[in-house]
Amino acid sequence: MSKTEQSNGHGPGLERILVLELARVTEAAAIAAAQLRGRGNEKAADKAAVDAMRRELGRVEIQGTVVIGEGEMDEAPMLYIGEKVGTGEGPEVDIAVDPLEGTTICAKAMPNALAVLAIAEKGGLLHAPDMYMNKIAVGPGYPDDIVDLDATPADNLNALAKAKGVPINEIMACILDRPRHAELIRAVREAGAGVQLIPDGDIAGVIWTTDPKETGIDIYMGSGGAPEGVLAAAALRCIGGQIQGRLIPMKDEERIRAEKMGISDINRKFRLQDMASADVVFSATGVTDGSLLKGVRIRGDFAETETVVMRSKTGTVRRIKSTLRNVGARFI
Ligand code: VTB
Ligand code: MG
Ligand code: MG
Repeated sequence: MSKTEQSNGHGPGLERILVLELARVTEAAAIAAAQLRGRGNEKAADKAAVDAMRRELGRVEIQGTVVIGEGEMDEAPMLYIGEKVGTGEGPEVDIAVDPLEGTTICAKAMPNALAVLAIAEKGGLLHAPDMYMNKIAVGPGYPDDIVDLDATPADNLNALAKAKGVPINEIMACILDRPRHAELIRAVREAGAGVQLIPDGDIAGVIWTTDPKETGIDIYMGSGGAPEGVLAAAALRCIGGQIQGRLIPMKDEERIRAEKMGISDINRKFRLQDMASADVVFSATGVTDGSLLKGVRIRGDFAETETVVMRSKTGTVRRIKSTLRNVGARFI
């Protein structure tokens, strides 16, 4: 097979074999984190996922650069922004990781913790600093710009209901359960829609909007991590849907960091294609059970995982159930 394939983005496209390689990487991170589910130790679970993800990435034939990672070089020993990963052979790619999305939910063994990774042709992912981002997202099948970050919640929800052909009381919004969202939650309910609150994990929240019949979620609203926004955009680039995001710098230091990372206009409204462009592969493996994916099951010498891996070039969405064997205290 050729090293690269034609993509509909600006680069030559990613080899499709990478789909399977990346599934393996999130599987490894999920299994590592899963062994620390319910232990009340977020840091340990996160570290286990990071270590496993980095180890597996090291075996993938890419020249990868982490653009969304665990933090700046001086604060994160592994998978820091700018770190080179992969074998050093193969295509040059940008990588976004969240080895354990939902460290707290994993530590409490609650639903929807995921191991997440996206890669894109070099230059295909927004280099978003680790700060808050205001987000709005809907699934596929609606006219472009059906919702807008700058419109009122009522206007967005009414537009969505109209496009769906349902009364607004049949619309459900997913929002992170945070005091900062009190006003947003009130406005959504006042408009007549419902709110499903989640304790953490807004990558899953955004992905749920792509299958409202299954998940009951029509729209994602509110602020969460900017890195999670880019990862969610990468997923939507593969499945379809719309997302807009705007950074919310809380202090000057964050403004400076954004500028250093190449964001000249901090107030810019990023659209899907500004956050994830070119050819993208997205992979997520369930750590704890959730409505997107089943969590890891460990039975004696075997670990079972469920992964969703998708590719923007073809729009293929694969669900992979794997059984991995424990060899020398490690599932391979
Ligand atoms: C979200 C969510 C994460 O952080 O981005 C959120 O996806 C935002 O930050 O799972 P706050 O917790 O400060 O609101 C997480 O909940 C945790 O990383
Ligand atoms: Mg993380
Ligand atoms: Mg996270």
